[in-house]
Amino acid sequence: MTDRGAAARAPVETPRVLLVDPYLARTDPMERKFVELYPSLGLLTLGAYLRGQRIHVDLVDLTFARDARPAASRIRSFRPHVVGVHTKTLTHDRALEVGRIARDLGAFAVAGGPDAASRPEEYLTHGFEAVVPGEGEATLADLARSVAAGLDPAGTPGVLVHREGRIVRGPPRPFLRSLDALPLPAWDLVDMEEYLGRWQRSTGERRAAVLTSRGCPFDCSWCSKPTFGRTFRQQSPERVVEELRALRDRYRVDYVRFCDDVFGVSRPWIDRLLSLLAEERLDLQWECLARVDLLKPELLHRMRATGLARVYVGVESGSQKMLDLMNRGTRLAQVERTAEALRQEGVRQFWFLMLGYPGETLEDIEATLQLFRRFSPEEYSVSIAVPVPGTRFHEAVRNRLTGRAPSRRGAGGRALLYEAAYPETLYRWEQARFGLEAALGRARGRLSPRVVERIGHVADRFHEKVATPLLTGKRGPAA
Ligand code: B12
Ligand code: SF4
Repeated sequence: MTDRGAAARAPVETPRVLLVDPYLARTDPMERKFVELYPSLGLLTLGAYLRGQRIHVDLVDLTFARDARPAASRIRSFRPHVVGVHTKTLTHDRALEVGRIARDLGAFAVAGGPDAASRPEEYLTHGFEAVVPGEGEATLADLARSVAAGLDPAGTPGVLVHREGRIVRGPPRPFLRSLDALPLPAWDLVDMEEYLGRWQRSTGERRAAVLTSRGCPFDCSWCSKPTFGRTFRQQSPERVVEELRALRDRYRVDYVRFCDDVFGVSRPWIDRLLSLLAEERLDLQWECLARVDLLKPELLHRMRATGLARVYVGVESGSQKMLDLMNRGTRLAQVERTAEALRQEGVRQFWFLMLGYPGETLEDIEATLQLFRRFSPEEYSVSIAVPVPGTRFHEAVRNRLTGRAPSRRGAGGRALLYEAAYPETLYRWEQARFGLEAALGRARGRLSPRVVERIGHVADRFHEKVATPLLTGKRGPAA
């Protein structure tokens, strides 16, 4: 085992774990526009689980901090055996910084979460002594106990370490059998009032995030699912309602974001949840991310009746060819049916759209824009496809990666990270066209339809005659 300083060498009865969320909102250029602030549910559940295992836990959430200094001072005062850092591509640099600080202060640094799971070597060669690429609860508890007891954690199920220049993998750790057995998230480990107060000031609602499932059974080619893969487990609807009630009673939460990869995968499950929500009268509004093939109009109607206010819809493309290439498993007719049903029900729709996926031509982009024009969703995000390591998309463009770091701008889908059919400027221009289209959609009630149509027409002509030839160099698609 490596030398980790006095705190770790002395045999101790109770292991101490400091969890760190290295996301720092004020240094994130996307924060204001794209990122909604919620504490990491992964860390809050880890914290609650470790407590249940009689492990001392604390958490440093850098979200509202100026820099990583709070992590250093907490390591000094708490003297943890293990510093556990949550990682995402977006927070890669800061996660490495926290790992270095932990190590310099004699603690054992372990990384978990999607980025470390996708590229463990990166973390193991930059100061982290271990990576937990999968579900973290039971693994971190075991790891903390062995580190606190001065044992070598190499070989612990679910743990990766670096030994003699290569990764040593512990045997796989089976997933937790029942999500209902997990304790409620340890909300007290973060400053919930800061999160809720910000929401209240900006929307008038006290918003919190809830997760009812882990994993996703679908298989979209660009989707990174390093932690749970294609597995899928759900909490019981009763357990979900218990969590909602706790949030309402303890924190006066009145708006919930269900953060599941896909909400309502199982129809009997969602039927039961909706019945419970109707019976319990929790007086909550809520939102979720759903697939168009699952959102049947009659289901939407019931969801609306129990407080559904907004749905994030993975529309992705207005071209069936592209949906098929992405292995999305959805039909354009389903997109249209769902968009129409949401409009009828008065539920806000947030569309996710993607440009630049291999095989996409200018005609496909145009089809997406036309779909967008027809339905004018209230909100949207149109990103340039990001090849995340570990995905089939990444595999397919491996030889065409530009080598630009995927953090920050790239993670927000505004940079082209591989040599696609067209140059980045074309995609940025197309993104601007969606911006104009959204503005025209908003202007429809205020300006005369003729004026709106005229502006759209002039913009289309400019796109066709000036922008496209200029930005493509009249090149045809290469992929
Ligand atoms: C909810 C969610 C959000 C929410 C809340 C984020 C938050 N504060 O946690 C919102 C909508 C705000 C959001 C925003 C973004 N998200 Co997001 N989000 C998710 C989602 C759907 C669920 C996260 C979650 O709670 N999972 C459930 C918990 C239980 O799992 P977990 O966090 O992975 O934690 C477990 C293990 O990973 C492990 N673990 C985690 N940390 C640690 C640490 C240690 C030490 C150990 C031992 C173990 C461990 O143990 C945990 C419990 O088992 C995931 C997809 C997914 N299924 O994970 C995407 C995901 C995490 N998001 C992603 C992205 C890209 C983003 C954005 C950058 C999007 C954008 N363009 O703005 C932003 C970044 C925001 C930020 N602050 O970092 C990607 C990350 C990809 C990557 N490689 O980094 C994911 C994986 C989606 C995807 N498939 O692409 N997101
Ligand atoms: S994009 Fe959504 S539906 Fe597709 S595999 Fe990923 S999580 Fe599942």
